Amino acid sequence: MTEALIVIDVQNDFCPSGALAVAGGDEIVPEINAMLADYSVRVLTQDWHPADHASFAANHPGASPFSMVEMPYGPQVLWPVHCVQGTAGAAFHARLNADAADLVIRKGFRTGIDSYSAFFENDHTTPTGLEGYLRTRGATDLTLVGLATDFCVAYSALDAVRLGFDVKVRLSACRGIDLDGSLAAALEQMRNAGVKLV
Ligand code: VGL
Ligand code: ZN
Repeated sequence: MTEALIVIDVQNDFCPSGALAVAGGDEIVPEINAMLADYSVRVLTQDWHPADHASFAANHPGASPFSMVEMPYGPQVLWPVHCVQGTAGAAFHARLNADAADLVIRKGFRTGIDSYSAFFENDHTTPTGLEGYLRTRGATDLTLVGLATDFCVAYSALDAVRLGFDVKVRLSACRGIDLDGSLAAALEQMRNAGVKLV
């Protein structure tokens, strides 16, 4: 059995004073740093959008942040501009021990499609390549931590169980956005799918 730690989107824009701040987003950094030492495979993900990304409300004239829009691949939340490639907001939190990572995987870099999951973009078919990396490293058991519990962590965990990995989400090292009850819904979906919430 080989265990991998997948650290989802611990970036400045998801931390307090960031463009899409998650309450307490920075509080999880010490626990994640401590966990990194305990896994043989260590992956960080990075939300990495071009400035003209279709998930930004600013790129939809008249639309407000946190409203919904219909995309060719289904409903999509329109977000404030965040994690633009190369900006300080897209950088990892300064105290996250990013040097400990074996792999950094970027997602959401295609203009027309968002990517919450570390495994597939929001069309649920375009792969990021993470599955192949984990399988060739021999990883069978995944622990997910990071931001945000109800979006990128949950989508990643749900894809990971579908792919046949044993999946745990360590909730003490996650924080959620909670948009219209999205946190409770995501926890319920993960539980029903067989994700172990620990
Ligand atoms: C995320 C919204 C938009 C996340 C990323 O990391 O959960 N949420 N982009
Ligand atoms: Zn994003």
